[in-house]
Amino acid sequence: MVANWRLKKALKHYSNIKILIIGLLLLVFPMGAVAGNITGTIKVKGLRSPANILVYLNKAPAVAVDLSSARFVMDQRNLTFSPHILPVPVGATISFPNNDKVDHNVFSLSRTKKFSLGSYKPGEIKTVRFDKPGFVELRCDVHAEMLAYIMVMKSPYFAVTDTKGQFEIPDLKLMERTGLRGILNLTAGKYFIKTWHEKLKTKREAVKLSDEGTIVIELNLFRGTPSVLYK
Ligand SMILES: [Cu+2]
Repeated sequence: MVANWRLKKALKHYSNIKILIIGLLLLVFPMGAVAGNITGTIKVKGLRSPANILVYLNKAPAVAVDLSSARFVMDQRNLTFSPHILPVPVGATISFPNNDKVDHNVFSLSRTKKFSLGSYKPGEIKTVRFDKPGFVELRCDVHAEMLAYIMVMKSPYFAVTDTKGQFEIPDLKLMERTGLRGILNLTAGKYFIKTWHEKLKTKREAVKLSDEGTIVIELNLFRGTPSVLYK
């Protein structure tokens, strides 16, 4: 009887260890998890919404980006540019459809890309290629209140926060939406996160990505003047 009880106990003990080992393995190698990305949330003080904040890796690894099927759009609708901030990899072409009932005249005086599309009609689409990294302030000659930003990025490791202030680098949703291809997950190492928003002080933060994969960070931003995109 005693021996039988001991055997049962030993077997139970063994199965507990087995569960423990499987649990540990799942912890180290989570099934289905994609290794190598940085996700997080941005909280802002003195601003209504944590949306539309550019988050990017400064001095990011160089990757060959396939722009052949990528489509980027800066829409003009209800006398507003949409999106408010549009980051694109260097070399990208952006189309500017006029989806309003009035003419627009989109232009930029920025050093990164100086251009004027001239006055164009509802339903018309103009395109511009952005071949130099940097910041582009977008205006309309007809409507002084129209303002948007195009950020021409050296690397595709960037994201824009959603209405909850959340972001993901690399941004899989952006890749799917725009048809951008060839962006790989990040390898283990140290990265420098930077932010840009026209009303928020730029934040820099070192992030260490280990072999285990995803790292979740939280950033607190305050009102102020942003610094330049690239030094
Ligand atoms: Cu306009």
